[in-house]
Amino acid sequence: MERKDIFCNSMLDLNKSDIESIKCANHIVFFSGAGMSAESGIATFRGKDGIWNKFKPEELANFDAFMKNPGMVWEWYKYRHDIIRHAIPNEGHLAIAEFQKYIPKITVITQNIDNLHKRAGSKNIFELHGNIERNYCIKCKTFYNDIEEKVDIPKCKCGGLIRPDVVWFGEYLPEDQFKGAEIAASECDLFFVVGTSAVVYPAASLIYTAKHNGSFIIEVNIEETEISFLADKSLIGKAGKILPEILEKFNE
Ligand code: BJW
Ligand code: ZN
Repeated sequence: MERKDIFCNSMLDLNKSDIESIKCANHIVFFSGAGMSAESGIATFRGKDGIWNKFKPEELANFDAFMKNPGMVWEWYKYRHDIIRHAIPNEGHLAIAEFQKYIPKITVITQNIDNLHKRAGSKNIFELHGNIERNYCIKCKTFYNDIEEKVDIPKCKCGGLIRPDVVWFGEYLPEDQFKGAEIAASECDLFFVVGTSAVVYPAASLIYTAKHNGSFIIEVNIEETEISFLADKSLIGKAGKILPEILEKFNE
């Protein structure tokens, strides 16, 4: 695809040949972050409405913090799980799932733990930072889908502490998920970067992998980010508005 370094205020600024290129793509990757779910009522991490204006990441999203104060970390995850459980996929998630009807291969690579891509109907998903709906015992590695909500610090039958199956700072990403995501990023012809500040690694490195592979990069975000400089197009606006606008062009 041809490279064009311009910022667009809306999807409508994509020109005819960009739209044709999107329609003709064989493999599109959607790489999503917390902004993807913001319109479903789930707070992002950074920025003015981010959770980390209220909570410090180093206090909550790492294993040492969990071992020091599992009750506090569990309180945070139960609070967020409750919001996520009641959230519904937004127009952006639904548009991504709808792309599956038009493009031979769609891959979703998400940093989100909220399961909303799956609930929207997307099939081929790599979850880089885990899933809040799974938990496991840190001692015997038994998995638990449900934990007793009323118990402050959930424990396994073996006596070990149960933790959410999410990736904290300093922890490795699930190898199979990252490997699959890397392959998709190195093979796709179009790579959408949606609603991420792109500051957390190694997830953000996938954008560079896609760029290196010659994919056309389209960013969708409400503001400029760390990776805007390498995007071929930066569409400034909400994911829940821009992605359905792109999809609408498929029916014209
Ligand atoms: C909208 C919108 C709308 C709003 N529409 N847009 C290389 C260099 C420097 C540091 C490192 C490095 N490699 C590794 C590191 C360390 C660290 C790291 O990256 N640190 C940086 C922050 C400095 N990485 C790690 O520790 C990772 N592990 C690792 O590297 O393992 C190897 C290793 C092992 C042992 C020793 C040493 C190395 C693990 C990272 C795990 C991240 N975990 C979290 C928590 C997950 C669980 C949970 O949810 O509780 O993942 S942190 C948090 O950040 C979460 C997110 O997935 C992740 C990314 O955030 P995201 O999604 O980008 O959200 P925001 O809030 O930042 O951005 C939202 C965006 O949306 C904004 O741009 C808005 O504008 C936009 N937006 N509304 C469109 N409607
Ligand atoms: Zn156990």
